[in-house]
Amino acid sequence: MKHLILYGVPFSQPVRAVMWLLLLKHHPFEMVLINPGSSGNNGSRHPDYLAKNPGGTIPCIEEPETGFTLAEAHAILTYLARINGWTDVYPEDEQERAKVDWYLHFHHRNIRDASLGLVAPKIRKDLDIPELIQENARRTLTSGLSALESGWLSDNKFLVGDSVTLADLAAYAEIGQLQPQFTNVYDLSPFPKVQRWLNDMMQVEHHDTVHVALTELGDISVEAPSMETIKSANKAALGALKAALAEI
Ligand SMILES: N[C@@H](CCC(=O)N[C@@H](CS)C(=O)NCC(=O)O)C(=O)O
Repeated sequence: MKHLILYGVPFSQPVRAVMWLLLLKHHPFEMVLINPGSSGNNGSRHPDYLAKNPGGTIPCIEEPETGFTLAEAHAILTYLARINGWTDVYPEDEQERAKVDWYLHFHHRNIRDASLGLVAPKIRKDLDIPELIQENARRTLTSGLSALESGWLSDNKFLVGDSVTLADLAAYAEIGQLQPQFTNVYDLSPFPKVQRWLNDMMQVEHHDTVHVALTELGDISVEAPSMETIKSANKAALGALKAALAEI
């Protein structure tokens, strides 16, 4: 199997989605720490990293044998599923596959941007995210979750049918972090189907390994965690990842 590098930190939502897919499919990889937003060594805005991903974001993967690099979590998820023939998570049937893609596109504007507007203000105090943006994020997320409640999850166990697909991994990386046992920054109780789905997702193999950073960080709704706490949460998550990788 080709050597695969995943650049990022385990606290990052889109990085977690990729980590989860690789662990779920028992695909070995090496995680290389890249600090999001930093222009220092090992930062996502350092020229060495920008040469791999000009967008300067994590995650990014690299296949060192060929020098091939790819960023954007959803491009990575679908690429890995396609080249490895993981049709259970990215169905062969064109219409089913299109539904997974549908969610992955919907996700960016309706779930990702929104949950970022709730978690980032706590984690990145330095960004000083205006109240209005936080309020808009909350409104957008509420409407995105309403669409999941009344549409995607109205008849399905998972977002696209009865088994986990890439759509679920991407969605849980954002929505899952909001739960009371993690950051606790949003009340999910008005969405019973979403809550049922979250509980089912928690049973998926390697859920706990992938979410160690969030477990370590705990509730951030009242008090923002210090940079030291965030660092040590990422460190604990890396330890858990290393142990899981040693078994696959
Ligand atoms: N659309 C991108 C978003 C990636 C993203 O926003 N990553 C954040 C960390 S969670 C990041 O790298 N931020 C650093 C920066 O933008 O400088 C994806 O899905 O991969």
